[in-house]
Amino acid sequence: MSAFPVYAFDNAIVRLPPVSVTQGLRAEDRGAPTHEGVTTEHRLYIEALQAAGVAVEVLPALEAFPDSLFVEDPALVFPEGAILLRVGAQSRFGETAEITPVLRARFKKVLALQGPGFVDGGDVLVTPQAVMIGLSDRTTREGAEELIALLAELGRKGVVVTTPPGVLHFKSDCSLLDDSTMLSTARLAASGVFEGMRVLLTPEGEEAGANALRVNDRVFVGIDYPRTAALLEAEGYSVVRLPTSQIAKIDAGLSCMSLRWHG
Ligand code: CIR
Repeated sequence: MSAFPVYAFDNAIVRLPPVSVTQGLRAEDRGAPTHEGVTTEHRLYIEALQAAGVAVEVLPALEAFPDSLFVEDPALVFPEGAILLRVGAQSRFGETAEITPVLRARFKKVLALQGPGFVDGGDVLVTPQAVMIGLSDRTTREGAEELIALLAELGRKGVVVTTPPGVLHFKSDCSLLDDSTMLSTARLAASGVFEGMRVLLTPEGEEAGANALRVNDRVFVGIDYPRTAALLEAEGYSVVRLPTSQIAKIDAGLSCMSLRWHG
């Protein structure tokens, strides 16, 4: 295990939004995002990572994959190595092959889920104690069990947990704030999954704000969740507010747009 906190990052990979992002997957149609709007949110996100001390590699857009800017889903990265995943949505399956050469160039050890199970990176939350894998419509038990074996090869402990029904990804509803504190929706915390940790609950109506992102000494929070941001500030966190209303139309939040690691 790395000596650094799990939220200490000096490297990240992002991928530019394709024009086809307007056709990104969504559970419920609240209107399409615009390419320009998503590109602006993506640019501000890259700048925020850089301002936090992270070197960002920007990959070219992939028109064939409308959701491919959400690079968190097809792979996991750790200081010890990378794991290629099998993404649960059919239209996204080819994204893993696209990111594979990039990760092989950056990591000595690259493991791969062989299947038949599926895991989306959005269902995987790294805490200092364990790597939580949330079963969901995208992540299957078979996939989670195979992932636990791969994590063990990297010296990490994986545990299977459950994503609340109707929620896209486990991390749609939570984020790690520090070594012992989670930001979570009430519906996820009610499952008892964070027992033993300090839990801050997103205010009612700001559930989507739970997909925040701790990066080094700061926490990125969506600008549309002001009560969440104020709560974190009152708890002493240094909050960076970022626009996410365009990516929210295709069910995404702040964790999805980068792969991050220290090393
Ligand atoms: C999808 O449904 O796959 C994309 N529209 C959103 C993916 C967001 N990724 C994430 O939460 N890790």
